[in-house]
Formats: sequence, structure tokens, C-alpha cells
Amino acid sequence: MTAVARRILILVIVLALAGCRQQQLSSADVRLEMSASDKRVGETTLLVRVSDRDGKPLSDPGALSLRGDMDHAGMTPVLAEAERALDGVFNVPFEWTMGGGWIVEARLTLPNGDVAVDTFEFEILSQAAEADMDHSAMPGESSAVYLRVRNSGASDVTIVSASTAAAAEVAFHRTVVDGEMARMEAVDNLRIPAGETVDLAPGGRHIMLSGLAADLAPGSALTLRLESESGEVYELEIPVLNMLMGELDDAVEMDDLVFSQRWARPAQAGL
Ligand SMILES: [Cu+2]
Repeated sequence: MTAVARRILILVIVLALAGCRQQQLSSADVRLEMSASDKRVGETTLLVRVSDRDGKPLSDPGALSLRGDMDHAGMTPVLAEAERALDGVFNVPFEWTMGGGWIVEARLTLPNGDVAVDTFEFEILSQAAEADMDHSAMPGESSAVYLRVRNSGASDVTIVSASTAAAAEVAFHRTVVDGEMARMEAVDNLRIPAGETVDLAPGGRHIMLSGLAADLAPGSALTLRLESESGEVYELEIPVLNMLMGELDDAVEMDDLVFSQRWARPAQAGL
């Protein structure tokens, strides 16, 4: 699939505070275009062309910053910056850390302080060698549960198993950045040391759900059952959310453990 540039140019008007409380108002009348030298997982160069309303390249377009996000929750954003453009074109080294849909936001700060923002979508292919990472190659058919757990007790708690009626397979995973690739790796258990807080969050540790029994739609919920090494069982209600926006007021205390910030990312069941 080719890059689809969203032709909506959002102009952010910066209120320049000049001297004695006077405000200056002006808009950045520029066009941004973006293309990628490579659309497979790994390093790439993003070319960002800046032109004026008549399509003429801007000789001094200012400074550019880029932010790449996967179109689903679960990955840390990739950031890049460029200060110099040649004939209105920025060459920005960038990295696709995973296959799937990406949205790259370009934010241009013109020399006069005006800011222009546009977003661009890319479909990035996983390499065949990553076939064993089926949940990253097919992000739609798996989900991940994130949560925060605090151990207020005097001894460590080790969670050794997890299960849910919502998925055939549940595993503890962590995301490892290995050279140019971010990949997920299974870990045996989830240990919460006495007195400590452990965060399962996008881009880090998570509880992977695969073989979904049904679609996980935003607004729905699933029940996750965790079991500790000593036989303690913790049953948690996990809401399905597009993304965790801010803090959730959802703490539940069970024995020595306090669970909060619980959510699962939406996904579609496989065929
Ligand atoms: Cu995973």
C-alpha cells in the first residue's frame, strides 16, 4: 500500500506575545508532503517537502519535528527532528520499529514562529523473518493487557499464570529493542517485589492475549484471572480502551496487591 497523505492541513496559529502584552496573529500558509524511502520494518529516511500556497519550495522553512505512532495502542512513539532543509526538503532519518499502520505527525515551526501540522499514514511491512512474532505481524488478532500493581506486603509476589475466557492463549511478554527492531519476548512470570510497584505499559511488559474468542471492542471488558506461585487467585475486570488517557480511578486491593490503571487494547478475533 502506498502512503496516503491526509490532505487536511491543520494550521496552528501561534499567538506571538510581543512586548507589552500585545498579541500578534498570523497563520502559516504552507503545504507539507511526506514520503518514505523504505516501508519495511527498520531504518528509513522520511522526505518532507515544504512549499508555499503556489507549490513553490520554501527556501527557509524553519525547524521540523516528527512523531510516529502505530495506529493501535501499544508502542512507544518514534521521534525525530531536523533543522536544515535543502530546497524546501527535509531529509529525516527515521525508524519503523514494527510492522503495521503508522501515523506520522509533522510539525513545522517557521522562522517567524508560526506552526504548521500535518499527519501522514503509512503501512509498514514486517519482515518474513519475523513470522514467529505472529502477534506483531498481525496486530489485529491479538491484544495486550496493561496494568499497574503495587505490592504493599512484606514478601515478594510472583504471578505465574494468567487466563481469560476472552483468549485461548495468555502469556507474559516484554518488548525488547534489539538493534533496529522492537520485538516481543515471552517471560515466565511477573514478579512484584515487596513494597514495589510494577507497571505493565505499552512498549514494555504486558500480558499478551492471542486466539481471541470474540472481538474486543472499545467500551467492553474482559475478566482476567491471575494466579500467584503460592496459589493466590486475583480476578480482575479489564476495560477495553483505545488508549489510556490520563489516570484511571480504578484501584482494587486484593490481599497485599493493589491493581490499577487496567486496560486492554481493542482487537478483532481471527478467522
Ligand atoms: Cu506481546
